[in-house]
Amino acid sequence: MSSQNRKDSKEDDSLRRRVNLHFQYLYDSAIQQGFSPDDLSKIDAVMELREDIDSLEIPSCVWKSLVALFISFLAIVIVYLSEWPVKNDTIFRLWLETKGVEDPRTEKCAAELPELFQEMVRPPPQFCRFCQNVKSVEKVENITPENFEKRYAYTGRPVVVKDGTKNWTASEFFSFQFMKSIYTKNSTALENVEKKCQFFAYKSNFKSFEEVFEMSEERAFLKDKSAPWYIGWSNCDLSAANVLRQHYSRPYFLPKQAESSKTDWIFMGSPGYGASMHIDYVNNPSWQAQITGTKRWTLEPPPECYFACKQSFFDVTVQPGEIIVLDTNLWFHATLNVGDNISIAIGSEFD
Ligand SMILES: O=C(O)CCC(=O)C(=O)O
Ligand SMILES: [Fe+2]
Repeated sequence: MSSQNRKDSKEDDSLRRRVNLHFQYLYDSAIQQGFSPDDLSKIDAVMELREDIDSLEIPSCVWKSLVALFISFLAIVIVYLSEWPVKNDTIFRLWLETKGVEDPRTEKCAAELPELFQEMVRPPPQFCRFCQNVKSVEKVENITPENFEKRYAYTGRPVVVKDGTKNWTASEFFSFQFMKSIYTKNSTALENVEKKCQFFAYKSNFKSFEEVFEMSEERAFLKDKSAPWYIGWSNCDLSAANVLRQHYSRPYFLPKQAESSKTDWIFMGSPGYGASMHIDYVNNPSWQAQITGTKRWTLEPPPECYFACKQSFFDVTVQPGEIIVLDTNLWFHATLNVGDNISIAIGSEFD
């Protein structure tokens, strides 16, 4: 089409639009004056103009953009489904690498999506059976791995094992000072947590893991009540893990074949603080041992299971020495440190 023709056709379009606007105005006025649409449809000129309005085209640039958008969408779907020319996990891995995540399997929250979006894409639990007969979080003691496996390990039923940390020496050693002595300034352990592991400052105002160990003793030991703090970190540094593991081991009740993840998580902080209600996107259920202090957990089944479950929320207080076992992918959970002492807890996933 020559540029003169294109200009003419644009002018025609704009003229038709103006004529049609006038027509619509006259048509509406006639209806207001008491003519019915039936009366007006008997007039040939009205019908001709009506058809003209109906055929008013969408401008061609809108069509072109829509087609381009559709083709791009189709191309993305085809690449995703056929995994050609790149595999989906390569794309995912490259994306995570830009976020500094080397091994997504050890990350609790490797891919942080906005909460609403996470909730929208969260796969629903396949069965709501896991909460059907749960009336409270049971506390058990001296349980064999076989019984633990049958009742709790993979059923999604939460449980607290009262003597879970028996024979551990962690409660005698773990303290803020002890952690500070492992993650000293300029140590590789500290550097690795900053660079490779994950660190959550929750509502405390720490900008880095290093800052935690720079806080004043008053604040650290809860003498300064005005600045409570709570943090969590994944213990992916091997040297630090080896020091910590001298004081705890794989919980005695886990099924024989179950393996704990190589990465443990440590949560430490003052009463009055905890994690707000959330659900995790990890591969397996977890255990968490309460080493010092006391922590209250609030559990909620996901909304799609509200009708199948006996109750809409459960509270359980985990005392020092106890281990809570929870599938954090199935249960929404929030925590709150209660009592007077610093809470230190250590946990891991198991499969
Ligand atoms: O211990 C906490 O405060 C939070 C733990 C948690 O959210 C988890 O282990 O998934
Ligand atoms: Fe969690």
